[in-house]
This record gives sequence, structure tokens and C-alpha cells, in this order.
Amino acid sequence: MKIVYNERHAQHAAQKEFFRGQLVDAFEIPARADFVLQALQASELGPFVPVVDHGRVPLERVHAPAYLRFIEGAHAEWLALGGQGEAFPAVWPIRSLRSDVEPKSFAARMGLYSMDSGSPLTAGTWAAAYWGAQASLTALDLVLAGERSAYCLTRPPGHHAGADFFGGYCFINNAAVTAQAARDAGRQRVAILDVDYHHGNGTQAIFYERADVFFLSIHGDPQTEYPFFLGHADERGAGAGEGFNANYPLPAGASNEQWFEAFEKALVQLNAFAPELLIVSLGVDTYGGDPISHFRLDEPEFRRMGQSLASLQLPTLFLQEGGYATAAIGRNVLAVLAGFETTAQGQPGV
Ligand code: SP5
Ligand code: ZN
Repeated sequence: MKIVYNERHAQHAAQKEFFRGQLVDAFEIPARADFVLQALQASELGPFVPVVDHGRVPLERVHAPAYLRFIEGAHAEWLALGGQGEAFPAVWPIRSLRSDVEPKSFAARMGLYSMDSGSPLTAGTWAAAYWGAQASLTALDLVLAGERSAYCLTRPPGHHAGADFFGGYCFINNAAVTAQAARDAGRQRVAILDVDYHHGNGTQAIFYERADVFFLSIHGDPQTEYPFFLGHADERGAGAGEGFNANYPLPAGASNEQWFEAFEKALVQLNAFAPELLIVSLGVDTYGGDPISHFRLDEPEFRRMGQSLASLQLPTLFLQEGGYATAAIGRNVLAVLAGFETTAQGQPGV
């Protein structure tokens, strides 16, 4: 399996995040990708393919240009105002306030373009996120050129970012940018399967009224789990997109049996859609040892996940999302990809 690695990921390196009124050590840190890289280098997977710059246009197919400009300049604005270290929002346009007028105030724009105070924005956030999207687009090129699969190793992750907001450690929605690019390259039906512990609210919202990109997600129930305000089972798409969104919320603490029961149902739905491309938003924060999540998958389950995905016999792009048990991320990601690879090798080409 070819791998595209965003070497600039470490330019986004937050020290702290807000949690219960305190600044605590950040969970989404460069070591996450470093550990995955080490595990991949020690494996049979590869080769590594260099990132190709596809420019800003594919990002603007999903994200509002004004939002992208804001992210690009936000940290410099924060410093100019006397902000220290990483930038955090403090005020949001909640119900009854207007979000259709972009204020001049930096603090106000920070709130306009964000969904939480737990996603620090640093000097290198734009560079890391921009090149992450480019890495994902490069991985897409490989699959469009006939590769059975590809893996994009990047951070920060993307699935919580909406068309015009960041949050949940995410700034550019790599899965959405890549799915849209596949559509623009002529693929008619694209499926995005999100197996991160957290619901991919950004990806869902971007494609909610569309029938050409089917979003499916298995995640912690938003009644108790981040991102709280989206990800319920009754969200099935709207308008032309009715029936092309599927959520499988599971209670925090769900068993592996429950997880795979939901996963297999999602795969049946996905298969019936007959997509020409599968994008997997691969968060491994479903791991039992994850410090901020509450499912119980471990190495055998991650391998089984990869094997089941290969059995769909679809061109498949794996895209790194969450996973915060830093020392175990490499092992867990490798289990998915190696599980996929061993199964895919026994199959005829797609
Ligand atoms: C991509 C992704 O996985 N984003 C997850 C965002 C989760 N944000 C909420 C984090 C809450 C941190 N809880 C700290 C628990 C300390 N014991
Ligand atoms: Zn997550």
C-alpha cells in the first residue's frame, strides 16, 4: 500500500488545550504522527510517495475562501493583538446572534469561525493543515490512477471542520476535500466511512444535502460524547441527500461486539450504494487505551476492521483522523492497514 506522509505536520504543535477551565497538555500532538511513521517504516507497507501541491482551488471547493484566509492569518493576528502562545476563541455567535456578518474584531472572527475552545491554533497550523490536504489529494491521485489503496498520514485531523469553521482539533476537512476532488475528477459516487470515535460532524454537514457522497459514521453517542450537537441516528440526509447519510451512535463503553455489529450494518449500506471510491476517515481513538474516548478496540479488532474493509473490493483511501494513545497509535493503524493488505492480496484487482 502506497503511503503519502505530510512531513510538515509538526508545524502544528500546540502545547495546551482548554479542558474544564484549565489548560491541560494537548492531546493532538506531533508525536502521534511520528509514532505512526515509525511503525510504517518498520513494516512491509509502502513505498512512500512525495506530496504534490494541488494548490488552493480543491480546498475552496469545500471551504469558504474567507474562512481559509482567516485560518491562514489568524495566528499572526493573535500575536499582533498581544496574544500569547496558541490562539483560542472566547465568544461565539450562538442562536439569535448573527453569523452572516463578518466582524472586524479578531476575537469575534475567531468565534465566528470555530465550534469549541479545545482546538488551539498555532503559528504553523495553516501550513500543516494545507499540506495535509495536499497529502490527501496526492493519495487520491494514486487511487484514481489504479492503486487498490493508499494511506495518508497527516495531522491535524479534519473530520470536525466544516465549510467555514474549525474545531475538534480539525481545520481543513481532508476527507471532504478529497471526496469533492474525486467527484471533480469524474467519479460519480463516493462513500466516506468514518470510524473515528467522534462523529465527523464537519464531513456530514458538508455533504448532508447531496446524494453523490454518502457519509457513514460509527461513533460515541453525541448525547454524552464530543461533538455533542450532531451524530444522532435520525440524521439521514436532507433534500436530494435524503438517505445518503447514516449514523451509528453507540454508548460510551460499548463492547467490541456492539461496535462490529454497527460496522457490519454500515458496510451493507455502503455496499448497496455501489461507490466508485471509498474514503476511510481512520481515527484509532476507538482503542481501549485511548485517553479521551470510550470504546474498547485493540490490535485484533483493528486487523479485523482492515480485513472487512478489503472485502468490499473498492478502491480505498485511508486518511488519518484521531487516536490519542500516542505510543499505541502506530501499532493500531498498522493493524488496520496490514489487515486490509493481507485480505486485498488474495483478491482479484479492482
Ligand atoms: C479528530 C478528533 O478525534 N477530535 C476529537 C476532539 C475531542 N475534543 C474534546 C476533547 C476532550 C478532552 N477531554 C480530556 C479528558 C482528560 N481526562
Ligand atoms: Zn476522534
